[in-house]
Amino acid sequence: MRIIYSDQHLLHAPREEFVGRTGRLQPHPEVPQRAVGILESLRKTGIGEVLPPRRYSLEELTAVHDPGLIEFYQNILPAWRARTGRPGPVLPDVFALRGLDLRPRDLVRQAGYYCFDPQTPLLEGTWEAACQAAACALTGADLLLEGERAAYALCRPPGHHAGRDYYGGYCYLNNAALAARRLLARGRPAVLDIDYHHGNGTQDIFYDSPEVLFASLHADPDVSYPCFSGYREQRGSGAGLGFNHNFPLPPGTNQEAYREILAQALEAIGAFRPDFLVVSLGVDTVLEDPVGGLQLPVESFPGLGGMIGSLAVPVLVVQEGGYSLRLAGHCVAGFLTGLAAGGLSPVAARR
Ligand code: SP5
Ligand code: ZN
Repeated sequence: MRIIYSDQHLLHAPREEFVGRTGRLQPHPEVPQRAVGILESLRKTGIGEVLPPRRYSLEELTAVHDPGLIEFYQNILPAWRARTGRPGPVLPDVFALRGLDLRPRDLVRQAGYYCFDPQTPLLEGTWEAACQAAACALTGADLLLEGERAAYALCRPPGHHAGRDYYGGYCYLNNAALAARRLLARGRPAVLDIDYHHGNGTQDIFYDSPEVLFASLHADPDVSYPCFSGYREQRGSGAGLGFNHNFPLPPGTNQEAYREILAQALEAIGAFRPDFLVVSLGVDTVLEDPVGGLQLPVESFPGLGGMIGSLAVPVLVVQEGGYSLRLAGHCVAGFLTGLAAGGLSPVAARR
């Protein structure tokens, strides 16, 4: 299986985040070592060749994202540096209110218009890193279009919390949504999101659309970030009604329960008869994860990959969260190994 990776993310290195639960600034969990460690595990496991991303135009980004957001990303750091002499972080101190959201002229104030949490800083390297992560996912989509059965985009920063015109949750561009949009040109994509957190951005981007099915397993938003979305009753709207499936999980969901609910999500996806599957893979569901953490042991990931592989649809796996620097690589390597094996299983061949 091809792995698409760029080391451009190294320049995006957030240092600390404000954690509301503790009222403190704490070391930021979304650090470069995450992706470096995952890549190292994949190399050791011999998952496949590592390729750099191809180049894509800005129009590819504005097919999913608001041009105003893209323009803000392109200009904010130079404006910040001119004003403060410092390299960031740019963080909002005031947030736009629903219904009163006129975009301010001032670029720095625009951070509070586009950003929805105080944990997603803009740094000197952020925009370039986000562009390269998006390019990794788009390259993966192109590999599927060229006939590959599976590909893995090692995206960092992650993407599933970013919407058409907002960012947050350590995400700036929605890598999975960009890939799904590109696949849509040549078939029916479904997106399965198995990050610990709800993929509110991806849900939002395709909420009105019957062309892209979105299914997500995630911690109950009543108790976990992002709190304002991921509820079961969010099923899509307009023509998209019935094409959005949320499976909120109670705290401490174990492997057996998780597999049962994953089977339900896969059934919904199978009924959609997709031509492609994009998996938003967050391994922050592993028991020891410092940000998320369900009762899933590291050993459960090959089996989860196997279940998804047995759908026997070409799969692009896009990296989302996963913050245990010790375990994230094992989880991803196990998942991809299981996925590749599952795709070749007799069950899959019979479909
Ligand atoms: C892509 C992704 O997984 N984003 C997750 C963003 C979650 N941010 C809020 C988490 C608040 C709890 N932070 C605990 C940090 C402990 N060191
Ligand atoms: Zn997550």
